[in-house]
Parts: sequence; C-alpha cells; structure tokens
Amino acid sequence: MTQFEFAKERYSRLGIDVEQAIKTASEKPISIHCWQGDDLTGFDNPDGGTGNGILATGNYMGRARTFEELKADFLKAASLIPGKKRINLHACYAIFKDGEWVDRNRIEYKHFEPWVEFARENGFGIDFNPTVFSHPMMKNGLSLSSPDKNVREFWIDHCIACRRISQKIGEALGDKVLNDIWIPDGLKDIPADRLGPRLLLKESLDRIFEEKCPNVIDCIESKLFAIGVESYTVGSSEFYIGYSAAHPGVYPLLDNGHFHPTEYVSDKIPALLPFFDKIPLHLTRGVRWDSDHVLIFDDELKEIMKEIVRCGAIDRVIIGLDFFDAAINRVAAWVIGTRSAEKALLMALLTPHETLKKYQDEGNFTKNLMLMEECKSLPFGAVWEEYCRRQGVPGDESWFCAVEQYEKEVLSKR
Ligand code: RNT
Ligand code: ZN
Repeated sequence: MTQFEFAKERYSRLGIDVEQAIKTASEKPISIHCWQGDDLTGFDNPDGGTGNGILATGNYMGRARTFEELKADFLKAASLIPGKKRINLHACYAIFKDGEWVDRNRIEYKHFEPWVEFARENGFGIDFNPTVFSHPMMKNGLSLSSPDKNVREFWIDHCIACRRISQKIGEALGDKVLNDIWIPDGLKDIPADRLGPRLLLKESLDRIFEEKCPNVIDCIESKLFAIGVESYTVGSSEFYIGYSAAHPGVYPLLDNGHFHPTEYVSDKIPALLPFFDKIPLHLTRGVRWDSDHVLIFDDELKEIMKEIVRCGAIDRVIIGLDFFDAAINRVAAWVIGTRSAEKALLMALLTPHETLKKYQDEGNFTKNLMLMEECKSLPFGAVWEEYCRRQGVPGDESWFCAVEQYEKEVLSKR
C-alpha cells in the first residue's frame, strides 16, 4: 500500500473523498500577483521604485527589470506550483512600444495586449488593478479623495481607463476580470475633517463606476492604516462595505493584512456571504503590521480556506495573493507563498466539515474540539504530494533545485 492509498483510506473513514478534494483544489483558480517579481516597480516609471503609498523592502539579486524577464520569472514560478492560475496585473505594468509613453490617465488596452497574449499562451486568466500610488499626482498622500479637483480628475480618469482595459481583457479571454481599486489616501496625524474626504471619495467612485462593464468584477479594497498614515484611512472597511452594499456589482475586497491583528478575515467571509454573491480576497501575511510577508501555511490561512470550503463558497470567494518580499529570491517567494495557499485549500477540502458542524449543532462541543485536534495529524502530506505529482510539479522540497539553478543561470547575471 502506498502512502497515498493509506491516506485515502484513513480520510475515507472520516467520510472524506480524497479524489474529489484533489479535483476541486486543481480547478480553483488562484490569482498570482505579478508584482512579487519586481518589487512593484512596474514599467511606466523610468525612475522605477515604489514609494508614495507602498513599499517593498530588501535588496536580493535578480529583480525582473523588463516584461521579458518578468514573464520568464513568472513562468518559472508557475511551473513549480500546482493548480489553476491567473496573473494579477497592475496598471503600472503597461507595455510601451517604440518609445511611446502615456501617463496613467491615458493608458489603453493596447498597452496590455502583450499580457493577454502571454496569458492566452499559458492558459492563465488575468486580473487587474489601477495603480494609485508611486506617482507625482499623489498630492499630500491623497488621490480620489483629494480636495484638489485636478488630482481627483486625474485619478478618476485613470480608474475609468483601468475598467475599460479590464473589460477588453475580459472580452479577449472570454472571462471576467477582477478590477481592484486600492488607494493609500489617509492622514498621518489627527484629522480635522473625517467626513469630507469620504464624501469626495464616494463622489469619485460614483463617477468611476458609471460605465457598464459586464466583464469586470469591480472591487474596492479597504485598509486600516499604513506607515505614515497612522491616524486616518479614507477608504476604511466600514466605508467600502457601506459603498458596496449600496452599489450592487461592487464588492468589498478583504486583504487580511488590512485589519487589526485580533480581527480575522476568516470570520469576515461568513459575515459578508449572506449579503454579497462574491467575496474577493487578498491573501498576505502581516508581521506586526501590514508588512506583506510571503504567505505561509499558518493558522489563519488554513482558517480562511476552511471557511471558503465549509460555507460552500468555493465558487463565490475569489482568491488573490498580495505579498512582496525583496529580501529573498523572488521566484522562490512566489512559489513558497502560492504553494502554501494551495496546501491550505487542499487541507480545507480534506476536513470533515459535515461531522464537525453536526457536533456543533448538537451542542457536543467536547467531541467537536476533539475531532478538530485529531484532524491536525491526519496524513495530509501524502495527499499533497499526490496532488502535486498529478499536476506535474514536485511534491516535496526538491522544487527548490529548479530555483537554485535558475538563480545561478539567469537571476545572478542581471
Ligand atoms: C496595499 C494593498 C494593495 C497593494 C497592491 C499592490 O496595502 O494591499 O492591494 O498591495 O495593490
Ligand atoms: Zn492588498
């Protein structure tokens, strides 16, 4: 009996169909952010670099500097990750040809057509994000909520352009494209006016969402605070949940780094499911703050995936990743983080949710706690390895050899 057969038998004693779990895991897309590959530098800013609202730390060798390099790195990472993949792009990854350059309020679909070709060739879906940071039109750290009308108009135009691009990408791929608006707007010190900027943001969003874009899943991503923006965030959770509730077709995106550390996105998913047909996520790992460390197979990631599965919401929760570490090999960072998400998803699919729920409903909390604890030592590793094998990727640490070789042959020569 192989380890996998043994595991299958062990899980079936708990009423779990391992084959079905593997199939479901392999079909659920995970949207992998392109920005792990180049520290969110993008291609539209000759000086490069983040700042003005966002920051990647570290100085590991081999950052992708061009479209070609970013594609190659992404493919290397993707070849070591099981499951269905999408690529999540930011507007700053526009591709300008023949010396052309336009500012962010003027970008068009053609600037992303090469990405569509790349996605098509490799069977990836695409998701999209306006890039509302690292730009001189951020004034006093504000964009869509700025008191300066010119600033607001610039960013409104940018977000409208991004929705149109997303729509066209969706049409080209026969798919829906998630377009996530996140803005860093906020204040370092105590506000004199908390309402004004929110009213301006509401007005800006109304303008942005005017046009019907049937292939776009519109999202707005809230945040609690950031370094330099400690006292007030215009796009807070309440603001965006309120906005989404009042505007069907707009969804509140939950980034698990964007809440107080004692608040859990795993609990927010079932709180929002009764009201929204879709819940978009950014999975990340905050260490003490929204630090965007590489995702690991930790308790909250497992709990988030459990909620998605046990709420029967695998088709309603849209999984995207959002971490960026420039201090370690970037290709490895992608692989470690995305494999962790895949692991957590598979493990959630291998949990006897029906039985546990029955114990809870019967008030049998002792048995519930007992079984939850016993589940932690089920032979999950054997199923994970088999899942990877069937997906044509290494199931163990041997995937790292490919990254080491790539570092030696490609990254170290940059
Ligand atoms: C920032 C948000 C946002 C960004 C990406 C790059 O705190 O999480 O999602 O990380 O848009
Ligand atoms: Zn995010």
